[in-house]
Amino acid sequence: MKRRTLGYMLTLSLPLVLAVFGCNSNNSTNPPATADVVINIVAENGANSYSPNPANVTVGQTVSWHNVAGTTHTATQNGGGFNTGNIGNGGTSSPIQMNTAGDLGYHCSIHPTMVGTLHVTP
Ligand SMILES: [Cu+2]
Repeated sequence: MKRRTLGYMLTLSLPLVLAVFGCNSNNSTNPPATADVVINIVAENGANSYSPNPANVTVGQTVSWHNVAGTTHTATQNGGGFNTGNIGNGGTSSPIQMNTAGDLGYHCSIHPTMVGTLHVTP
C-alpha cells in the first residue's frame, strides 16, 4: 500500500517537474521581447494607422510595433534607418533601439500611405 502511494505521487509530480523545466528552457531560448514603447498598428488609414501617433520616445529606449490591423504591415523609417520587416496580424516586431533624437518619420513598406512619426527626445 505504501509503495503504491509513493508511485502515485511520483506519477503526479513528474508532469509538474517537466512543466517547470519546460518553461525555463523556453524562456532561455526565446527571451521575451519587451520594448520600452509599444506602438499598435491599428488600420491601413493614413496618419491614423499607427497608435499612438506621434509616439514619444527617449534616446536609448526600444520600440516595438504590435500589429492588430488584420493584415501584414511594417514600420519602415523614411529614407532608410530602422525597419521592422513584415509583421503579421497579431505579431509584434523585435524591439528596435532609438539612438538619434529628432522627429523620425516612418511608413509601411507594403502600404506607403500608412505613415507615422517617432518623436525622439534626448
Ligand atoms: Cu501596411
